Amino acid sequence: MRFIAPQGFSMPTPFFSLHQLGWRPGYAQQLTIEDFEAGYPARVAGVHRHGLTVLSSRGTALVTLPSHRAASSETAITVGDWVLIEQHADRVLRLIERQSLMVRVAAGGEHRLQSIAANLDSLFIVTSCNDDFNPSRLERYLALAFEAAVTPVIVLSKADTSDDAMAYVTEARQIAPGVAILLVNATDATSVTQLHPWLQSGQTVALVGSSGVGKSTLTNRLVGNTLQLTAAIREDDAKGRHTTTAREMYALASGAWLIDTPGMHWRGPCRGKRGL
Ligand SMILES: Nc1nc2c(ncn2[C@@H]2O[C@H](COP(=O)(O)OP(=O)(O)O)[C@@H](O)[C@H]2O)c(=O)[nH]1
Ligand SMILES: [Mg+2]
Repeated sequence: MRFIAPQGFSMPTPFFSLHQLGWRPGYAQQLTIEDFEAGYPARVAGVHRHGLTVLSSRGTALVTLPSHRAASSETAITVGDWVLIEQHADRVLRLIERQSLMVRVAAGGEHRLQSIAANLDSLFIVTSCNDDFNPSRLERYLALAFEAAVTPVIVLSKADTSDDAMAYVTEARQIAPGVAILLVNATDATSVTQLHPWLQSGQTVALVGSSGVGKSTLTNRLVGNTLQLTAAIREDDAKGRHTTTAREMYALASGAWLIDTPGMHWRGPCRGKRGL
């Protein structure tokens, strides 16, 4: 499978069926015949200043947002969202109601909420088998997942560096009875296969955890040979530097989708079913 920069369109873009993209009956129920005449559903894979990168059975498209939509509010369209795209124009008609939404407190300290990832199936909570392990932080992440009806999975990384990795498993089990707990070496491909049950085709996942615990290492292992979907979307920031987009969705070799949210602080509440 080959992905290209949406600006380019010089090579064929990959096509995905609704099923492959993680479509659920709950989304279909929201759409009328008129909706299907006016537009088609697509999933948001990238958010950038001038619009969205969306994936659908028609391939990849760069689409614009209705002008009234705020770019960075809690209700802003985010990665993982389903949107209805106008049939003959690369324009978003409307957001399809989310099954889940994760939000964070936006940078700047004014307690503004910012939507981060929508329609997740699972949340991998990554913490390493060392001083990073923090029960209260783990509880906060678990609460985020439960509030949004997203399945949490505790990933205890750097198991290979600890003399007593099982002690972390025991403690995590006390904090989160009934939650899957995986002891992994993120640098080892075989060990990372433990995550596969949550990475079936059409499933959407995200990784959270402190800096340095192994999120990027895990992502790189899981993405494998497939290219980062929106890797080539680059824009000049205010100072003229090139920056990659803040939120991106990667296609994994298994057919699952991984939402990467660099540098986020998952302090905000998590909302359940939420329309606009
Ligand atoms: N030994 C070992 N090193 C790891 C593991 N996970 C991550 N690392 C290393 O820890 C460092 C930080 O990992 P990174 O993926 O960048 O963490 P991130 O900040 O959460 O994305 C890198 O040098 C990784 O190679 C692990 O499970 N075992
Ligand atoms: Mg990283």
